[in-house]
Amino acid sequence: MTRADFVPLSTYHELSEEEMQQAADDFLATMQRRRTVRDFSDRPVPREIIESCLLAAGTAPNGANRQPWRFVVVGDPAIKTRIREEAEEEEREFYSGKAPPEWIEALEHLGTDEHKPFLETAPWLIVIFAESYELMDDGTKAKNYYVSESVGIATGMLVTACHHAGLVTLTHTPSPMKFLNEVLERPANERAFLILVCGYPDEAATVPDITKKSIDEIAVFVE
Ligand code: IYR
Repeated sequence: MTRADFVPLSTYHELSEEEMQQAADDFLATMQRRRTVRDFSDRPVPREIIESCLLAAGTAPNGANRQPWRFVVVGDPAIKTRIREEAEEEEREFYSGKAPPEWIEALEHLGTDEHKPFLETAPWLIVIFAESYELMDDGTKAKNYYVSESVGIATGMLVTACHHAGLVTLTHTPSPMKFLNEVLERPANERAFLILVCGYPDEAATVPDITKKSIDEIAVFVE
């Protein structure tokens, strides 16, 4: 591939240290209000809002700028029902013997089980696919790089964009997720990575009373 043209970095906006501290703290406060929600309302969310969140996710840094993600956004009730049925079938197996006891125990405090009504209730299911390679017009395969890292970062940015827009999300990973290729008719180079359930919380939504680790628990400074 030939070298891209280079242009001046015109989008960078420098802040003073005080402004930087304020901006960092304001954003921290915003992010501390994010909660993973399992009780969704069926209130519709305009498609355009999801499109803007997806474009924000699409700005993620990624391997060789191949942007190895594909977001399949499901609003069709019949498809949501199929996804729920297939996911619940796998979750039933997970919760009734397939998952090792220590995994079930680790999930106990979250109160999850095989019932996934949110897959039908929420207005949008964003199914994130990772493209392990790109199929070129001449039929050859072009390998992608750092696919899991790239798609993981984009997913994190999508979660953040939805929260910033006033929506709630649930990162859902039925395992295995192969059925999503069939239900959504996706090609062989795409591997389902995660379902991001997105919408408004139910008015009576509750969340587990859990905390995040402190700075000393999550970071080590070497200086
Ligand atoms: N996929 C299952 C189990 C599950 C696993 C983890 I790790 C979680 O943090 C939550 C759930 C389910 O959705 O119930």
